[in-house]
Amino acid sequence: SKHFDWADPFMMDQQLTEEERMVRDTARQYAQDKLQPRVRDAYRNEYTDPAIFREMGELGLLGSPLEGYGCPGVSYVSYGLIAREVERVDSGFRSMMSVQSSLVMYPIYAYGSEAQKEKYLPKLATGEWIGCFGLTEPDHGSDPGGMVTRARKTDGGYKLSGAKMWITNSPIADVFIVWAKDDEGVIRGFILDKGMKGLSAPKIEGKLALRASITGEIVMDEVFVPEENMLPNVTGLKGPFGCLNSARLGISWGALGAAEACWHSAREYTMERKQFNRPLAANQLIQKKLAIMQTDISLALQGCLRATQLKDAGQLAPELISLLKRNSCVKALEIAREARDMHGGNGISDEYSVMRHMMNLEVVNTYEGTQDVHALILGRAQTGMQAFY
Ligand code: TGC
Ligand code: FAD
Repeated sequence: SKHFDWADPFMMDQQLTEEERMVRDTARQYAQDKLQPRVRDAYRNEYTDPAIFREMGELGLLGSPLEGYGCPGVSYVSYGLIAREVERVDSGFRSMMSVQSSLVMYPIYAYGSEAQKEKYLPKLATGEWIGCFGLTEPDHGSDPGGMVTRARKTDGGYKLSGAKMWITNSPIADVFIVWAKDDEGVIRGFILDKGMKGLSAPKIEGKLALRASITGEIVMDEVFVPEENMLPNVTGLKGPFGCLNSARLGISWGALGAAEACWHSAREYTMERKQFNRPLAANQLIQKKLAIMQTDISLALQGCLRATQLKDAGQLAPELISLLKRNSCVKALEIAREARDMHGGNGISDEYSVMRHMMNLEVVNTYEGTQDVHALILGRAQTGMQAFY
């Protein structure tokens, strides 16, 4: 039968496996029942609840695509669907989930020793331990290859010195994945534990976005890190970028979840709100805006699904991730701004979600590679010309 579902024009539901639908429904129910009621105050008071990690862990939402070591081993499509459902509530909650899963558990899983996997993964999977990922530095954001954090070889291990900036989860983290250059200038990954001498993680104050997700620095003053805490199986920028490939794919789905929340809110609001004696939604200008939101979101979701199925088949190239990460963030940000406008004065209140999403999406558009950095990656891939420097 030829049925048009305005909220799911491509019938994505039909394209998912039974397991993927189950994971999505679990994530949606948790996000709507447990996260949605807490988000307004969390954002207002800039409060990050560490219990969220344990709740997510209990439902199998942390490190979900990894296998063994207490991880569920579901598809990457499932991982994307989790990101979409969590970010439908708030990008900050999705950040907490994606950093733990893709940027902390994944590098230990992919580059770690057997002992490291056994020590860290089960506790990170349950959320008993919280992780963070330190790549960005105060003077090196888009160009992480320029990092100045150093790991000097010493008896039995390394001494790490330097500072990382804008690090999600760092002030409440138990486990720190830190990227640093060794004596030869080669980038290597290290696992640092909370409480190591010389390690601190001060909170960054004054954030106007992503306020439900705590962000901090990582300051390292000659922190002794034993040899067994170095990630043995990767060197160079491909270490951190390998993690970013998964995280960016999750963000591509997640940002669309936030966009959907804004679209649905704008639709409901304009159907109920009357001006000039008729619903706002009866006006052509409003309907066109809703049509654009529907078009941009549904096309983008379909792209995410195709790419993530390629990921599950081991065929996804990083350039396609750049295309999707950039598109999802740019479109979601435009949609959130438009939805904010359509809510009129109410749109600036935190009784509605649109302005919170709008501000969050400014961050999502910037972290994990800004939209222009992803454009440069795509420009290089189609011209063969390097335009970064
Ligand atoms: P380039 O010459 O392109 O590459 C250097 C080496 O890295 C390899 N590589 C990759 N490997 C795997 N996957 C990828 N996507 C890769 N991209 C690059 C590459 O093959 C090469 O390896 P080798 O062995 O030949 O040396 O490096 P470049 O320095 O020219 O790179 C420039 C650029 C702009 C592409 C890159 O540096 C970049 O993407 N910058 C953006 C930085 C970024 O994304 N930072 C993210 C920080 S983490 C974060 O934001 C977490 S927020 C999470 C949350 O809260 O949700
Ligand atoms: P810059 O690199 O200084 O860029 C500033 C502007 O210049 C941007 O518009 C950029 O597109 C543009 N630009 C840069 N280079 C070029 C060029 N060659 N050509 C044209 N334009 C260019 N990092 C982590 O490592 N771990 C985390 O957990 C983490 N969490 C974060 C959480 C939050 C809330 C935020 C805000 C950031 C987080 N980041 C994290 C850091 C994030 O990845 C960086 O902010 C991002 O990579 C951009 O780097 P930058 O801020 O130094 O900006």
